[in-house]
Amino acid sequence: MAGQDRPELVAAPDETALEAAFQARVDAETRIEPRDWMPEKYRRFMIRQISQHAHSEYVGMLPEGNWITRAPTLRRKAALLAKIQDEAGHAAYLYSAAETLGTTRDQTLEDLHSGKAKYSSIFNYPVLTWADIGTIGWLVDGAAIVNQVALCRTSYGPYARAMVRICKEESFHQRQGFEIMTTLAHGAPEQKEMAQDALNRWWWPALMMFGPHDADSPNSEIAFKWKVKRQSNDELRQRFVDMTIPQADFLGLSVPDPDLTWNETTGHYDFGPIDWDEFWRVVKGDGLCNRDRLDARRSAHEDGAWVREAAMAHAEKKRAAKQNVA
Ligand code: FAQ
Repeated sequence: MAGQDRPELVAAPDETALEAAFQARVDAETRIEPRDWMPEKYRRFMIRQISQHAHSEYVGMLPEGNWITRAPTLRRKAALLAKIQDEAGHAAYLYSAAETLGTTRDQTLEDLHSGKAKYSSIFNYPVLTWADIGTIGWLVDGAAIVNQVALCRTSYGPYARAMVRICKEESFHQRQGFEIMTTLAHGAPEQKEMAQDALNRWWWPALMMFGPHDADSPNSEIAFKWKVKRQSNDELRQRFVDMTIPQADFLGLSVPDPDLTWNETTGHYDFGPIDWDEFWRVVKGDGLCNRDRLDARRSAHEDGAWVREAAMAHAEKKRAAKQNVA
């Protein structure tokens, strides 16, 4: 054939054909890998979601980090330290997964520090007592697991594989939190009161983690088409509520929702309206802790510059030494 040994004569497949082939792969449940052709919109969509997810893990360390020195026992301190270290690891896998799409870590971090990139609304609430640490493990990691189990089957290979390991670790985190809550809820009246107060403050923000209602979720349509999402924001939120209410019952605590009722017909709990004004206020940067969180992240980045420079200098020295030997 004429074009075979003259590549410039082979017509480049047009974008429409490439997109159709891409969609067919997605529909056939074949994972998309970094070297595969993908629509530019998919690439940018995945960078958006994966980097926001990475930022959430990264910023999520801050509220818990403040409690390491105040953990009530050495065992609790060791468990909390291990959990926070895991969150740093999750951020690292996720930043690496984003890098496979052609962005750089410097760029994604710059987007976080400038306030351009989002991270989960939940980390903009204050952590006032030790019971809040229990509640974060129980509810925040519990919600993260529900969302992330669905993402283990997401279409982008590096993201889906990162999720498998992350989910296993989140499950330890959830149990760490539930254990703290069990101790408090079955302890002195003051401890039980502290546990109930933490649940009162974290319940609604935890439900907001799943994002806006499906009807108000602009990214969902394309996310379903590309099989980035397998279940909707509302479906996952409902699953979380159904899973968590029996746990609250076991603890003898009640969620702050007068409309909560078991619905015999649907086999699910019905729950009251979410305050979406609060949600959007927090997402847009005006929550109780948004400014503190970003300030803390920026300072940590600046204070850590010498570590990055030292690591680069060391790597360069090793590279040069290897070249000299060769
Ligand atoms: N907070 O169209 P949708 C963790 C934004 S990890 C802030 O529905 P989508 C571990 C959304 O980005 C927790 N922003 O968006 C841990 C979009 O804005 P954009 C993080 C939110 O992507 C535990 C706009 O609203 N997990 O907790 C939130 O289809 C303990 C419209 O929304 C993940 O990131 C929110 N809650 O669905 C660490 C999971 N919700 O980008 C430390 C991966 C929505 O158009 C301690 N992400 N927005 O400007 C996802 O599954 C999805 O991105 C959703 C949102 C479900 C979060």
